[in-house]
Amino acid sequence: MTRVVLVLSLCVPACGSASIAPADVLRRVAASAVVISTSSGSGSGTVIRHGEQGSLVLTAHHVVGGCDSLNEFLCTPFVDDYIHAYFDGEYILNSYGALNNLPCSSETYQHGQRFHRDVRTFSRDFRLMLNMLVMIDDFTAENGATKLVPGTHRVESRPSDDYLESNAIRAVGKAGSIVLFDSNLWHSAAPNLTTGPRMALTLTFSRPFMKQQLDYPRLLGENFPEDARTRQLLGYNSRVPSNHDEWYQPAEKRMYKPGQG
Ligand SMILES: O=C(O)CCC(=O)C(=O)O
Repeated sequence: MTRVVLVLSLCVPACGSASIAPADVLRRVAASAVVISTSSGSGSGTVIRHGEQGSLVLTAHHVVGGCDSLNEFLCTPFVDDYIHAYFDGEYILNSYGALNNLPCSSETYQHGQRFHRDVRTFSRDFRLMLNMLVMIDDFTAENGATKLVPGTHRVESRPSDDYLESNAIRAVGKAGSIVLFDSNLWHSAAPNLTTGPRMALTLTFSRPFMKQQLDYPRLLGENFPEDARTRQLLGYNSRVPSNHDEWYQPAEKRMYKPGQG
């Protein structure tokens, strides 16, 4: 069965797609993404302390836990049905970033500019992880619309740069569009040849038994999200007990809940 690149437009009726999110959500997300990716974000002090600043300018990782529109976006179940269907069951957030693919310079986020796949273990036909790319600005060929190479999610070893370059298609779309693709797929950002920004949210989702990039429940604390769907998404239902007290719990209090795979 083909695992297609699925492009859904969230809020641009002009292109004929269903309007799922009101435009004001997108504007507020854009505002938060600008603040986070320029200033940058909750992790910025840590980034500088660890000497990583140069390669991570304008990229914010793990933008969870704020009282901002990025959190609002996460808590709103856009395309939840598609993701559920993809995994045929429950899933959790593996990572959540905001980035600004600024006009080419030494500060451009380097990782995104090289062809890569975002899952480290090649899972062949097993649906382990799914990428979501949210266009905050319009994505055009000129401002660095993401390159995606169809079919490469089925290839274990890295195809050659020539192959990737010559077979890439571009994720061109209106602000508010969402692209979902199998995380085994080779992809890359492209150089931004304009003078404007090109912002995106990048999220990955996985099956609940896979470790998250960051332990969100431990980061955010036991009581952070109250609603059941966000707790599921952030991994509160698929935690690892860290001592015998946590392990020996009545069924309803267990840290790894039923139905998580
Ligand atoms: O910014 C882009 O176009 C792609 C980002 C990307 O490749 C990533 O976050 O893994």
